Amino acid sequence: MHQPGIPHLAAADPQVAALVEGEARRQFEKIRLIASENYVSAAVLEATGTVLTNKYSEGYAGKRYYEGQQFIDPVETLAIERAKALFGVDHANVQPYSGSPANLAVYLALANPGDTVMGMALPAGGHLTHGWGVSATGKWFRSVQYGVRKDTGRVDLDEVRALALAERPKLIFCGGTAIPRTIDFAGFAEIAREVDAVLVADIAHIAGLVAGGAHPSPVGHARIISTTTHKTLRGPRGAMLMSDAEFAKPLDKAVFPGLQGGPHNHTTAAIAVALGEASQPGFRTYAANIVANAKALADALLARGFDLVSGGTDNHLILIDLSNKGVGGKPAAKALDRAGIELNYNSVPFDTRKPFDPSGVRLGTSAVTTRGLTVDHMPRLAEWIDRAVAAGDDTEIDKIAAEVRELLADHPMPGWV
Ligand code: DSN
Repeated sequence: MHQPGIPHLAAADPQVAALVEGEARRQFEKIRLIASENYVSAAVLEATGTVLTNKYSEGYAGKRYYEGQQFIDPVETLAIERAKALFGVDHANVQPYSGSPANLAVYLALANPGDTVMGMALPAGGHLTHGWGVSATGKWFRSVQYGVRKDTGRVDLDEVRALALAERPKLIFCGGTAIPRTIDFAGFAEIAREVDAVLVADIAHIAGLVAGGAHPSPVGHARIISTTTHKTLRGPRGAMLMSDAEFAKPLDKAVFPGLQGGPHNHTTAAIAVALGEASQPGFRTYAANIVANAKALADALLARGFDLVSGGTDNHLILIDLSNKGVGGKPAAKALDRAGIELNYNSVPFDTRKPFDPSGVRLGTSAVTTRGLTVDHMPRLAEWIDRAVAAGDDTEIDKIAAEVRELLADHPMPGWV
């Protein structure tokens, strides 16, 4: 049953309530390996379901366009102060609705349409909003893109430097959505300084690892840090922009009134709660466990002949190129989902297949770590993945799904009793 209970919803709209219950059960019964997802705590979940959703508060604390901010101002201030303390930054804006608007605000604050910007190409592991062609950021700016080396699957900073020197971008984005290796923030910062660009670190995937000391921090290297709050950080769906003092005003102006209207105050409260949780000593252990689980899973997959982009992982994320298994990423992901293992199909660098039918799958260990799975469980996960990818019929798939359910029955899920 969903926890907290949803009796009012069940009475008022049984159709929606049944779907919510179904999703809660699905999350309980699945090994959730989507690298950008997690389970929030019950406290974060409660905060998102509060009356704060009723309130408009365009502006910032002390300077709003609506009355009645006696409680909203302190909520937002609390979230900001917690973000500043946790990440060690001068400035935080907790209003962006999600990662893409947060990144758009960076462009609005610091660039003009047509300016040259640089980011990692989407198929190499970057994000749409780092200047990929189909995104507004690729259409409205002159975007140049770096990738990874074919032989290592890793970013080559010499290539990044050469491109930056040739193209002189105004902004350089580092970070992305499918990067299994440590991001060299200091190396990127040196290049940005050389070409007089502003380095933006998009740490959406690794924010929880940075907060928990399991990945180097971009602070002191990137002048602007963008992150979502719902991945390794374990907060609600939302985002934050952080920066040194110099960029505080332009970023704030770009978020509101530049791009957005009223902030989602229930989300802000939940971000504050999540940041409070991430400040606890136990979160460092959690972050270390996420990485330990990913490394153990990577080792177990390698032992089963899986081809991992870059040969392994330093963080929460694993990218498998399934070409050597003779199966595409999409059919594999669909078979795995039926087997109770949820992940997403994903392009791999230099993929010869189309993005909607790519060669790879992407995995992450944040959610399973939240469920209390440890390095000892990872060989079993690898075995299930191997069996499901190779499964010729539904009997084997159903067998795996039953084994998965049996394991997870002993691992509580926040949001479900
Ligand atoms: N959609 C997110 C991810 O899955 O990584 C990034 O925006």
